[in-house]
Amino acid sequence: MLTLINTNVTVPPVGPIGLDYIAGSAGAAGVQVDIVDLCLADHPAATLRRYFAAHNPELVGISFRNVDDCFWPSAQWFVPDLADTVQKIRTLTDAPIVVGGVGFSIFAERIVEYTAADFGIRGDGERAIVSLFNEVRGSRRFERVGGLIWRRDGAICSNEPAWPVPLSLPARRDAIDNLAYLRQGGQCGLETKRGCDRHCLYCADPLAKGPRIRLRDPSEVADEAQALLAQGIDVLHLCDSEFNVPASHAHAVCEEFCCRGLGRRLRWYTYMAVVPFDRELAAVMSKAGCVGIDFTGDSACPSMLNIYRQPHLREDLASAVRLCRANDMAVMIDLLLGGPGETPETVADTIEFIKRIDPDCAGAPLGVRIYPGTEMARIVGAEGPGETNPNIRRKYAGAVDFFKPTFYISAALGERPAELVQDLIAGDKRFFGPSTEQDPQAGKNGLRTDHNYNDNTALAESISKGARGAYWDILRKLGGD
Ligand code: B12
Repeated sequence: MLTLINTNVTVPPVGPIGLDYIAGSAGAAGVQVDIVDLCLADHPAATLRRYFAAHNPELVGISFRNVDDCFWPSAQWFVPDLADTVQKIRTLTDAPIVVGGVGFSIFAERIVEYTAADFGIRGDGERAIVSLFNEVRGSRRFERVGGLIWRRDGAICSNEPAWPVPLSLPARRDAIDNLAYLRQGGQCGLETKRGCDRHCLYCADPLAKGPRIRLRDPSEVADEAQALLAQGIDVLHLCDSEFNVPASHAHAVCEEFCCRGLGRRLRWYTYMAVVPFDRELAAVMSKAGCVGIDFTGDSACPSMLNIYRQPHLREDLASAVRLCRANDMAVMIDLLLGGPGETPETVADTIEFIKRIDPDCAGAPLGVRIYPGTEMARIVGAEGPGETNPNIRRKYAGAVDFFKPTFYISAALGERPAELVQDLIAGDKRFFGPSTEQDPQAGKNGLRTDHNYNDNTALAESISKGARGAYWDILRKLGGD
């Protein structure tokens, strides 16, 4: 038996859809699977104790979604909690422990070392977990398991992830309690593809999800949406990093939704790149049920867009807002302020431009999370020792270590960058402005400050009273008064 454990207890809760897919694929391969969802448990420690007192699995899989909250004012690091959980489980069972997940995949070896887990799986889990299960049971030839982190003679070994193509996922979605996540988390997730071939300066998605785009068959995606609908789930948030890359796939998925009449029964939200996006795509998305888009804007200043390696121009941001308005979709522009080269002038330019193009809302967080293996990390390396680099912000002592929450805020923004940005926003209610380091909770009281969804009680309360949808859409409707 394989036991899968969800450790993500962040509020509002987001369903562990990775575990739903993995359980589906393990079940289809004939493995008996149990899911222990600590997020939905009143007493996680007691739940684990009770579970292992009654069950004796051959392998325990732990899902680790968020390494940290990627949010400079709070900079919460979740790895020590994971290590505690691994140790606790060790006292309850002899079964080997494997960790996986998107956050895990960015720091796979470090996390296996830190937590002393037996194994880790970097990248897609569906086939790898079945393969590991068989090797644990059988010949123990661990070099055959795609993406596996394991130990040989005490040394950590790392197998290349398989990044399976074509991408086909179990569409039944019946292993986790998706309806509970709709009720407590406001929406449920669904993936239409994996991987990213873009080269945005800071992004770790190509590392965690693979450097090439792998598409699902649109009819499989629609089957899954229908399976969720049959469970009473009618509000979705796509889990693609950018739904419109490539645009042809986005079109095909929307056409399939339209053919099956899903646009009338489902409401969904998505992340999107600013380009490619045109009249035809906007129209078919709206018809297919899309009610809100969160664009990866990053900046509206040409020099910063260049530095972030974004292919869009500021005019494309204006066009994206117009297309959403014309097609009744709410629109959010997500900015990323403070990267290399940011100055008070570039921030002012961006904020002025966003005010002019008038999206429903704009996220204006400060601080770029630095991930190893990205171009961002290379730039920081070239700036000299991190410990004396004035652009580096962190809340831990000792040597700079990107494993821990480490951010870049251009020193040109001065000693009080959050105040600078707040002054430029000047009370404009459309912005989720940055909260300050001194008041990291400011984003959690329903005011239009940072849109941190980690432990966001205002948001969770609103959902418990019936609000549904993307968190930015719920928060903007809560208002800032
Ligand atoms: C969509 C999304 C959201 C949506 C979720 C909507 C929903 N209903 O699901 C919203 C907007 C709510 C959101 C919020 C947040 N998010 Co988010 N999100 C994503 C995104 C784009 C997709 C995540 C996803 O579901 N993928 C699809 C599933 C199927 O993939 P998966 O979980 O990785 O699972 C696969 C593998 O990892 C593996 N696997 C998973 N579990 C296990 C377990 C075992 C044992 C094994 C072997 C394998 C395995 O197999 C699975 C199937 O192949 C990712 C980036 C990305 N491209 O993945 C960021 C991402 C996960 N988010 C991130 C963050 C930081 C957050 C927030 C903390 C932000 C904040 N401060 O508010 C919150 C946290 C919310 C919460 N409660 O956890 C970061 C985490 C990075 C980090 N440093 O850890 C990511 C990676 C984005 C980024 N690059 O910064 N998010």
